[in-house]
Amino acid sequence: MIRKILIANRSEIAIRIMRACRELGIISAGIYSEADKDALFTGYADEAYCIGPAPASLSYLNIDKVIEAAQKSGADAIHPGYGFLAENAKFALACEKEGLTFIGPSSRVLELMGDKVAARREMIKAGVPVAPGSEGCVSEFGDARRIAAQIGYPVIIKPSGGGGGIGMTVVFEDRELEKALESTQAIAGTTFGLADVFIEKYMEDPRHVEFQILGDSKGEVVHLGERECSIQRRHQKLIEESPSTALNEKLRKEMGDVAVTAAKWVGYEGAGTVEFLLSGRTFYFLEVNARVQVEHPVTEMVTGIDIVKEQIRIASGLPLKMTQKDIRINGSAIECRINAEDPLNDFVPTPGKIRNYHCPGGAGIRVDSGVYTNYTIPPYYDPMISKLIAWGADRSEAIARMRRALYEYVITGVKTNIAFHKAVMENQRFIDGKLGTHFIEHETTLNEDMKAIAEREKPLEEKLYRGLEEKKKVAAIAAVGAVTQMRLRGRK
Ligand code: MV4
Repeated sequence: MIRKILIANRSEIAIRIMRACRELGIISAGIYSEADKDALFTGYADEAYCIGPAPASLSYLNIDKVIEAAQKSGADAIHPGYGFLAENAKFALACEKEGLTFIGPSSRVLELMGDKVAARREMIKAGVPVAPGSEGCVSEFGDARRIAAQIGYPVIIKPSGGGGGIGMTVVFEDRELEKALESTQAIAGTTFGLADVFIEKYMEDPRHVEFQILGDSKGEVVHLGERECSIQRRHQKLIEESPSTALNEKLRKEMGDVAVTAAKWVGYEGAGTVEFLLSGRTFYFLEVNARVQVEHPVTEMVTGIDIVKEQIRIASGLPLKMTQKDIRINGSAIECRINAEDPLNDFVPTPGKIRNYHCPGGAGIRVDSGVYTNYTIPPYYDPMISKLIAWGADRSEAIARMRRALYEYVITGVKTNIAFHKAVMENQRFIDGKLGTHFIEHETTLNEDMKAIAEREKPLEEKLYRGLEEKKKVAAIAAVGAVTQMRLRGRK
């Protein structure tokens, strides 16, 4: 059994993993960069090791330093969280070599899933539906042209070494193809160190639906239902939910079975996500995310399964506790990513010092947060402050709770995207579950809606602030939330 785990990550996900360790009676060892000396996760760890300066390349991404910290701490295992080294096959291999249990799939599976052309080829062999497109990598313009003509425009050119949508090019007509191929190859080369690209038929405004899977060392695989992640901007997801409004029981079973087939085919061990594009009832495999994801809590809320604990159990060699028939989707959950960014200024990051910090709570609310009052968000990393998750017996209750919680949330000192989330929770298309990957672009009123929300709060804030000392303002702001909510009553 695992006695001590090194958590090779930072912020909210580091805390999420440390909490699981604490519940399991496992000692947590943290690593932190010089910039994270005062971070919440650094203090939360049972012990913590500084591994280098702020830039990730010199600390969180430095394989030698991470392994060295693990050895120094006497950890048996390493949990990589998401991002950084989470899907790095070399890192998993280094762990395997040093006798450290890497909490995730084998380096072989990471290698395969990191190569999108190879993954696509394997999925075709497994009988998993992929979008019409090239069989393997396309290097010559002549081949690209033939494939594009065959599948029809628009097409999308994707880097084989990429993932998450970075460096993809959509091509609408034949005369754009040659340039697009060259530039995508060039960008792929510089970004991923591999110029290989492949081509697929481009789907217009599909939904992004992904299935959570768990696989154990005995080859058993289950899925925990889906997450709808269509509300994203420049490949950064902002809102995720489970279940998706687009799936009925039949389609859920069909897609879930495909996700399990995909995972079994490659011998997937650990927690993972199988991503699909969905348009109508047509779905295509996109990629496998071989890690715990940011949005895993929505699945935890609707299944009651602690995904991080399952990761640790699986890495310990224990079999899955459940079979597919034990898994039930109960109610509905939504997650809003709370970022230090300005939604009214092209979502630019707004790191800095948090003055007041008050988390929402109450029925059905979960907050996975990485900050505290007077904490300074460093500029070097992802600007995510926390994840706000709401559960309800049905989707409308989840939305009502999310809305209520967003108005309770007090963060002053830095700009956040809370107003954006409030605007979405009041957006009719969102409420109707009419989602697609271009939701934010299409909903052109969101900017005005955010401004209107701020205007609505302003006079109330001023009235409530008058004569209040700084430390009492938190209560006042939370009260503003309550009043604003009352004003929303009766509105459609
Ligand atoms: C696509 C697609 C349409 N058709 N593939 C983005 C995330 C990554 N995992 C795959 N992505 C996409 N793949 C086909 N065949 C649309 C997206 C996509 C997208 C692509 C380019 C620019 C912005 C995008 C936003 C959402 C989804």
